[in-house]
Formats: sequence, structure tokens, C-alpha cells
Amino acid sequence: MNTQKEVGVGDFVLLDKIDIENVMKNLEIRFKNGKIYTYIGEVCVSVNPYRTMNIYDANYINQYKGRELFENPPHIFAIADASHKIMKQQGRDTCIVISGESGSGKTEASKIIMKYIAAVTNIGGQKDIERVKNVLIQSNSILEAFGNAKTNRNDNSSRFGKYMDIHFDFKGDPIGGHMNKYLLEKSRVVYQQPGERNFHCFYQLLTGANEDLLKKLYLNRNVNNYYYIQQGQASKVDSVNDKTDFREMSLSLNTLEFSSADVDSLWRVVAAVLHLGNVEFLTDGDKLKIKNPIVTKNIANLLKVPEEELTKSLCERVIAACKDIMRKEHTETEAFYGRDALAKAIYDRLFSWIVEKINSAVAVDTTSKRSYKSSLIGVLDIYGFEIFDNNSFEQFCINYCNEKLQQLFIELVLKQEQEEYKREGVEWQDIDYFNNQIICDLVEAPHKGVLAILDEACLNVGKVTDELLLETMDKKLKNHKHYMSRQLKPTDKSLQHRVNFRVTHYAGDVTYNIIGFLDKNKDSLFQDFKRLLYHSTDPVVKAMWPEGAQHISETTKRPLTAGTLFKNSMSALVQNLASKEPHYIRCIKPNEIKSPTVFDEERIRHQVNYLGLVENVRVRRAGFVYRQRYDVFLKRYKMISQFTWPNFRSGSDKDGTKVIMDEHEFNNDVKYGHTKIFIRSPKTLFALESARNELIPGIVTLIQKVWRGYQ
Ligand code: AD9
Ligand code: MG
Repeated sequence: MNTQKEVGVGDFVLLDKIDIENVMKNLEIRFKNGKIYTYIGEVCVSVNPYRTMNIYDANYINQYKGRELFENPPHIFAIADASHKIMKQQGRDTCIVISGESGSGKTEASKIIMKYIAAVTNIGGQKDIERVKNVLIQSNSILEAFGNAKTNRNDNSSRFGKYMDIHFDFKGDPIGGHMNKYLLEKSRVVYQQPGERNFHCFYQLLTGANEDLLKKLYLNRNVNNYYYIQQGQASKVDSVNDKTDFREMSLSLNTLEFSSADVDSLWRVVAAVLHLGNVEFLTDGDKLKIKNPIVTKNIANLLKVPEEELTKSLCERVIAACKDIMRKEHTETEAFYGRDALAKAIYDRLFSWIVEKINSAVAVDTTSKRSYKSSLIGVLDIYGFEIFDNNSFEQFCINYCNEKLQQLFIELVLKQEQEEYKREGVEWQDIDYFNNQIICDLVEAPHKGVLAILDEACLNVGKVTDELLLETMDKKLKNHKHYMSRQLKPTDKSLQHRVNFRVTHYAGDVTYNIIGFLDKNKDSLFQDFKRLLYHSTDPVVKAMWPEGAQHISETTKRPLTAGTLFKNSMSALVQNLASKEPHYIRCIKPNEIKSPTVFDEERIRHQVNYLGLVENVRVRRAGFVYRQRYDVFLKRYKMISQFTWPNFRSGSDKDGTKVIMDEHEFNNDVKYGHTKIFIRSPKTLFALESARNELIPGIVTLIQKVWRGYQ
């Protein structure tokens, strides 16, 4: 058997001394021994192994199924099982929040959880439940094709946030689900940094589609022929096989009941985006023209709109002023801007349409008896904290989202844990931790947060530039500890450019480039495009643009900005998660080079620090390694005392618990709260467990004897 020295401890609270050095040492020993999971109580820390692990097969599933956390070595299955158990036994909604920086293993973790849930449910093999399970699992390849991309941090980086509710019937079998998605990084459709790719689907299509399909879409296989997908010069990715991914995704589209007409429309829209990137303009005399009209002709065919209308809306816009309707020709810059905005919007709507199709394929049948008394498990897999050479509005939103999740973790795990001790009347010495609420405020506070300042600037149409916006931000935020710009600190090297500002996030300093913030926040699209697409003869395309039905002279309310919509969606998400019984997976990225062996001490130490893991262990340990409601505790351990076995009848569950602890002389290590027992040392817990284990064979024999007696 391996000693503790060789494989470390499975729960950080079992360390002799709790400090960053010992936490790091334990992580390293475990990583090097292929133990990627370690607990902090009920929180699971997961280190990305960057290799295929043989720990997810049927044998492992059986080992964890229905077991308690401490009965087996740490595993993500145990967390999924715990979540499922609570949901099933207590009828409470639970959630699993997966967090960690980009490339740390969140999406893989969420897929492992889904697979586990699918494997342990529907023992009876009922057809409708089997269908739901298939949809849940197969939707991943579609979502990843359209929502993931290679970035410089991760070859399969999620570029949207995903929250999936899985509904279960009272027996614990999945009967449906619903997915919420958060802000897709649509700027990637028209631009990629060096070394990055556009969304996977474009490369999958060009590599995996048959000649017939390509011909119908006026495409050829050469990625370099399409401006929108070759800017990063990284179309081949070692760890990605576009051809097999295309096949898998196409099969999934079939399973999910996308009709052949749906699939046909889907690829036509994707192809139209590719062609849009090649549309160029020229000024002939003083008239703006399309330089390559054959391309617009193809796009018009693909989107099923009249070619002249498409050309018109690319070259000019209609303006309604004082009931007069006029046409105004674009400048070349405006035309390119409009073209890119159109490509982004089309792709974004396509993605939303796909998500809605998946949702309807997996929707709970509310008329069925099964949906009666259902409860759910929510699984959250978002885009992780990220820092690139050039960070824009999207990184700002992504990193803000991570701040919100860290805040939720602090609130539920560090703060409420300490509050629980107080509430239960247990003596407690407070443990300090960094509270990132101050950074959330910097972003979201009404009137004075970055998003509010940005919105105010967006109201001043035409007058405010990104540079002026930065000046206002500097004025309003100059005293904030977590905000800095060059204008405030001209000597700071990381702020070389006048257009940069820096936010000190919980996970590190990020320098953002303000250029583009206003545009991306306004997120506007010329009305002409909306009307054009609404009048498409393709029903799928038309349905994506309902607002195009509006007449030009109808005044529309100013839509909410992208930043405000995102802020609202984050606030709803956090509220939703907080209302459920949470489980946490905290993912760690071991190195920057995707190596299965390198334990990059500095990078990991940084993550351990900002995730607040040491504080988490301290709260858990200085407190109590184990707490349990008296009724549950008694049920598990009543067999180890003659006074409580088979039933305790001389008092409350709390009294029964005290009798057990008295008899085994554990009282010094225990506090009795109002509703729960708190045990300080793991040794006591182990002693309780071994006392129970020793008795189990005896009990089994006894039961066997009784059973034989009956035969
Ligand atoms: V991002 O925030 O979406 O950019 P994630 O989702 O945290 O990021 P992801 O799950 O995509 O990271 O993991 C990155 C890569 O690490 C995967 O593509 C795998 O190659 C690798 N990985 C992660 N977890 C595991 C695992 N449990 N087993 C094997 C893994 N490989
Ligand atoms: Mg991901």
C-alpha cells in the first residue's frame, strides 16, 4: 500500500500543518502520482492532467455510485454523486459550480459529470429517459463546434458561458433540461489574434464536408481563401481533428432532431459568414461599390435574399429623420464596419438558434406524470479567467464573470461557513480572506462602476470616443485601488499605450485596450440588415430576425447595452446558484505548455493563492472537518453503540449522538451545535468509520443467519 508520504493526503484538511508550502507539496506529490483530485471537505480541487486518465470507466462508476465522499479516494464522480444524492433523497435543487482559469479543465469536468449522471440513472432503460440522456451528452459536440475555438491559452476554449439545468423525476432519472448561454465572443467571427482560430465549425466544414455540400455552398477547402478564418495563421491544431469532429457533430445534429432543412440552413448561414469576410468595397468616382459582386451574389443565394437588396444594405443605409426617409451612402470604413457587424450578428443569432433547438429537444414534458415533483441539478461551465497580449471588452466581461463566481464562492464557502458556526452556537475565531467584492463593485456599481460609465458614454452618440471615455473613467476611478491607467501613472511600463487601463483582478493584473469598448457595448447593427434578413425566403433565417418586421419610421426604444445585459445575466445567474445547494470543482492548470508532467510551481502557487484554497482549508479545518445533522449522523453510526442500536428511543437525535460519542470517549473533540454535530479531528471520524466497518461483517452475518432462518 502507498504511504501518505508517497501519495499525499486526499483531503487538505488532513495535512499536519496548513500553509501554502504544505498545500503546494501535497498538490505536487499527488499530481506526480497521477492523483488529480483532492478534497477540501466537500470542495474538489482538480488539476488538469493533460493526458488521458483511465479513471472514468464503468468500474470507477460502480465504485462511486451511491457512496459517501469519504468512502473512496477523491474523484469528481463522488461530487456528482453527492449532488445527485441530495437532489434525489431530499428533493432539493443542487448545482455544481466549476471554476478555474482558461485551460484548467472546466469543460472536461462538466462533460465527465454529465457522463456520470447518465451512467448511474435509468437503470430500467426507459426509452424517453434514454433520449434525454443522449441529447444532454450529444449536444456538447454541437455547442463546442459553434461556441469553442483555439485560443493562445486553450486549444478548445469555451467562448460562451454555459449553465445547464438537468431535471430529474422523483426516482432520480433525468427527464429533461434547459440551457442558458452567456455572451458569445462574437468578435472572433471577424478577427483573431495571431496563433488563434475562429470557431471550430468553420474549419470542420471546410475539412469534413463532402464535395457536394461544399459546391452547394460555393466553398473550397483552402482555409487561406477566407479572410475571416485565416488571420491567426493557426488553422491546423495538433490536438484537434476537424474531420472526425465534423462527422461526430453531424451525427449529433441528427440525434437532436435537427431536420435536414435545418441543417441545410445552418450550413448556408455559416458559409454566408465565410463569404462575407471576402466582400470588398471600392469607391468609383464618389460612388461606393462592391469590388467583387460575384461574392455578394453567392451570399444572397445562401441567405435567400434579393441580391440588389443585399448590395444596397452593404453600401448604404436608410435614415428616418422627421418623418422623411432618406438614403445615405456609407464611406468605405462604414461599409467594412457594417459588413463585419453583419457577420457577427448573423453568427450570434445562429448560435442562439442552435441553443434554442437543443433546448426544445430536451425540454421537460410538463404534461407527463414524471415532471411532478421534479428537482434539478445545475452544472455551470463558463469561460475561465484569461489574459492575452491584447485584452478587449470580451476579456473584460469574461474576467468580470469570474470575479462574480469567486464572490459567490467566498460568500457561500468562506463567509457562510464561518457564519454557520456562529449560528449553531459554536465558539469560533474568524479567519481572514481577501474579499473581491471591491473589484465586482469597480465593474458593476451603479453610476460609478466601469459599466455604468461606459453606458453613459454610449448615450452621447457621435460625440464620445474611446479615448474620451478613458479620460472619464480615469477621473471617476482614480482613487480606486484596483484601477490604473497611463494617464494616472505615466511611468508604468505595462501601461505604455495611452489607450490602456489596468484592473487588478482577484486572479492578477489585466491591461485592457479601451479601443472598441464603445462599439462593442452599443452592439448596434444597421436596421437595413435586420429588414433584409427578415425578408429572407428561408424560414430559419427569417425567424432569427423578428425585429426586421418593424417599419423604418417606427421609433424603437434604445436597446440595453451589451455590458448591461451581461451584468444583468450575471446577477441572475449568481442569484440562481445561491438558491441551490452548491458543490464546487476548483480547477487548476498545472503549466502553460499543456504538459502532463510539468508542475509549474510558480503558476500553481499563484492559482492556489487567488482561489483562496489555503483559507478554504483553514476555515474547514480550524473549524471542523466534519459536520452533520444529528438525524443523519445517528442513522450512520447508531450501530456502534448498544444504547442506540437498532434504535435510540430515550431522547432526541442530539441525545443519541451524545450517547455514542460518550461511549467512545470522543467528547473532547466534538462540539454540539443546535442542529448539527461538529467534529474537529479527522482521527475521530476515522475511528467512527472503522468502528462501523468492524461491525458491518458481523451485521451482514447476522442478517444472513436471520435470512437463512426464514428459508
Ligand atoms: V476555458 O476557460 O473554456 O478556455 P477550460 O474549459 O477550463 O478552459 P478544458 O476543459 O477545455 O479547459 O481543458 C483544456 C484541455 O485540457 C482539454 O482539451 C484536454 O486536453 C485537457 N484536459 C482537461 N481536463 C482533462 C481530464 N480530466 N483528462 C484529460 C484533460 N485531459
Ligand atoms: Mg471551457
